[in-house]
Amino acid sequence: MHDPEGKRSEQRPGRERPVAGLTALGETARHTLRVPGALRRVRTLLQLNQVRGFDCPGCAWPDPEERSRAEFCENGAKHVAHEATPRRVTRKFFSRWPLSKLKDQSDHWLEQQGRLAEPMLKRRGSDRYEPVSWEDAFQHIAGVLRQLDSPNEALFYTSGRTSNEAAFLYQLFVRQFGTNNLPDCSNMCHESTSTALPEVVGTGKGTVGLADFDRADAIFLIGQNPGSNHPRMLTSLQSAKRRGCRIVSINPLRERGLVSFAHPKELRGLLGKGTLISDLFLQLRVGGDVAVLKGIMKAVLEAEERAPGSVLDGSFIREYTTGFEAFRKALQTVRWEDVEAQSGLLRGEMRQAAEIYVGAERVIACWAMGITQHKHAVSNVQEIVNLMLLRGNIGKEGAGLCPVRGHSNVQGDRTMGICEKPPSEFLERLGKEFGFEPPQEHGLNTVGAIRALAEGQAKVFIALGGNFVAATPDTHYTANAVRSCRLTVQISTMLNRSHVVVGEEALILPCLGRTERDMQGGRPQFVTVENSMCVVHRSQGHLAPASKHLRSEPAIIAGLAETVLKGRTKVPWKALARDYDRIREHIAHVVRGFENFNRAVRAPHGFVLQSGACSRAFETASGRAHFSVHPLPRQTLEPGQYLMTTIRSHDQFNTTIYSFDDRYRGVRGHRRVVFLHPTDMAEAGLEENQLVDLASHFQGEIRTVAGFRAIPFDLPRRCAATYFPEANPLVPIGSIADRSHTPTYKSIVITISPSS
Ligand SMILES: Nc1nc2c(c(=O)[nH]1)N[C@H]1C(S)=C(S)[C@@H](COP(=O)(O)OP(=O)(O)OC[C@H]3O[C@@H](n4cnc5c(=O)[nH]c(N)nc54)[C@H](O)[C@@H]3O)O[C@H]1N2
Ligand SMILES: Nc1nc2c(c(=O)[nH]1)N[C@H]1C(S)=C(S)[C@@H](COP(=O)(O)OP(=O)(O)OC[C@H]3O[C@@H](n4cnc5c(=O)[nH]c(N)nc54)[C@H](O)[C@@H]3O)O[C@H]1N2
Ligand SMILES: [Mo]
Repeated sequence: MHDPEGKRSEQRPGRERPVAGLTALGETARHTLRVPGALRRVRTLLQLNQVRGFDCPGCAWPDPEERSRAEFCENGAKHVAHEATPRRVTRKFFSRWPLSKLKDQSDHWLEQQGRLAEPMLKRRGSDRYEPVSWEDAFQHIAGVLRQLDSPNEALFYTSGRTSNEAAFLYQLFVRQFGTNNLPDCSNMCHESTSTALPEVVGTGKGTVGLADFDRADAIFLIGQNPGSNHPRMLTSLQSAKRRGCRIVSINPLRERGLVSFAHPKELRGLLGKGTLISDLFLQLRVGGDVAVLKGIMKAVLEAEERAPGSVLDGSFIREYTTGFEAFRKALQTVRWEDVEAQSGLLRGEMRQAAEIYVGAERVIACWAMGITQHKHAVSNVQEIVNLMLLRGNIGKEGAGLCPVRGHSNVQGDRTMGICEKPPSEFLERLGKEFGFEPPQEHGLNTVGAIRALAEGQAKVFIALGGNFVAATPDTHYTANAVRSCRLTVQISTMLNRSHVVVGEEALILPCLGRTERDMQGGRPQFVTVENSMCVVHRSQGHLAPASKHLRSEPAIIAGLAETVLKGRTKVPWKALARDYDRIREHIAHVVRGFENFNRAVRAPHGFVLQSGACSRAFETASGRAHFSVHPLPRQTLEPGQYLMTTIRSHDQFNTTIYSFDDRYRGVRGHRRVVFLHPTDMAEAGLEENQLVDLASHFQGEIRTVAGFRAIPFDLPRRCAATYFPEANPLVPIGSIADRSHTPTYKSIVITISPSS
């Protein structure tokens, strides 16, 4: 896929500035003020994450109860400014830009064209989108859906910005239509967490709240880059650090935000003086997490052997867990030599981590994509749980599991039933509430959906948000699969690759964003979201909608459902879309924990969904938490091969690219780069900034991308890092995590050759 970029690349390895200091504040101002419509944006920012305002459309990190007037980070400001842009993609735009021309524009260019302003239809054989009325658009979709041989030939994707209310209506529509084909961005994100946790602790969600960060004695940050992706988390880490909490980072890249942080609102921060964040940095090899965790746990068990009864939490293990003996025996057979070889670390380093772990009364373990996007991702997560169980670090104050979610409502969407494998209990309650028989057969996840399209088993693709074509693995394979569709439909705010790589027919249904006023039935409505720590709260935008043609997500789904299900549904779709309280009443009857939804969510800070694990009432088969045993993965590389991980830059939100810079990693003007160890570069005869081609190797298949710049970087030998989504053509569709089926975006075997 074509993606032209700027011409300069500047490496700034020299002076290390702490993350989020003066530059960050200046950057916020720059992003907000440099374009027309600045005032609209500043007014908007002041409502960001306020009790009566809207939820940040960025990450899912929670808001503190005590909020300052400006409760947002530099990156939150960028996401908001992007949505509140004064630019518009209108019918005039599409008359000037046929698809054959749009496809040569970069992802960055597409997103910068502004907000989608009216519904558009591309007909069969045409190279152009033309305006269409909402009613005709719905009729068109209904017509195509009715011709399918089975409801399972349609796919209904969701991205994680969708509100609870929209998500609930969407899954209801899809299930009344007759399928569980609800792939979502979670399938590419924390699915490994959602697969791993229920088995061993009885919930798929985290067990900590923000207040626990004020009590923890140690925090482990595993495979996560908060400086760029969850910047508000750094405030929690900084204050924990100042009270003496110890922080261990486990990451192949020495990320600046994990090293040092300066609060933009503090004088020290403004002067560029940062707090040192990590007490210990374990710079493991890409994919070496199971090994590192085993190493740390071996060291913990050794300490217990030296001083029996003083290291492990024996009473917790006896009372609340099963499987400890089998776990201990298995771990004893794992050899330190293998742990060192697979992790790329020395046993002394892992012993140091164990010392910090054992020296802390209360420990929180945080993790994100560095853990979940590997072949062994489910093992990764369950090994984290093993470590935490050893000293009873689940279900007590100041301690627990903290999977750090991505999209701002990705967790809520799952709670609302966006899931291709819904629990039968959920389906039963849904069927009872609305008087129908929901389909029981499991649906397709994201990778399954792509394969079904490629093999002609699915023919219609509808997306509630997101950028499926760019975010998914194996870009060329996926693009061809999508092109083979009879109809693709995107319900979106901004133009992206998925509006350009489309089926025979394609529709764009433009919707309101988080920042905008949502008037229904003559009254302003609010929606709700659930953050990474299970807090459900309201979100309400106040800006005038970007165009008079926009509809809210619930209104679009209701309109679509009514047309498609005509005569087959008893749900009063239009009435629900006129009053979101009525949607919430149904949610209260169907979703556990939402019993008094309408009242509870009107409390200033919303309400918390507590799982049993938070109080050690583990809802597993045995009623206990489970120690689990996992083999040590063995990654072998042939000469000339590297293990590549894909990462986000500081200046992007997933497939939305804000600029070609990555300030904290010292890259300017380029995204087609490959980070390599300087010695590896020297041995391969590569110069800094030299253009190279990359080839991935998987089960005899080879995929290539061309014209990446080699950049020397502080990462372990034989590891490589590239940006998402530029490197996605290298990720094989068949390379997925065991059991969770998450694409292995963070471990791809590649070779590198100079570009010819
Ligand atoms: N500004 C901004 N915020 C975002 C996003 C964004 O794109 N931009 N995206 C949102 C979404 S959807 C998500 S899921 C989150 C993602 O948030 P993160 O998970 O922090 O994002 P990534 O950049 O994918 O990678 C995380 C880290 O994993 C490390 N890593 C890579 N491979 C390995 C490995 O093998 N082991 C270990 N231990 N670490 C490894 C990388 O060096 C990197 O520091 O952020 C959310 N917030
Ligand atoms: N190589 C590699 N690939 C990855 C990853 C990786 O780490 N490495 N990470 C994966 C992860 S964690 C994730 S979550 C996925 C992300 O995959 P997606 O969620 O599918 O992608 P996004 O880029 O977040 O989607 C951006 C688009 O969403 C639309 N949008 C924005 N706001 C709204 C809204 O309020 N409503 C609606 N309806 N639409 C809106 C806009 O049109 C925008 O262009 O990518 C995955 N892909
Ligand atoms: Mo994500």
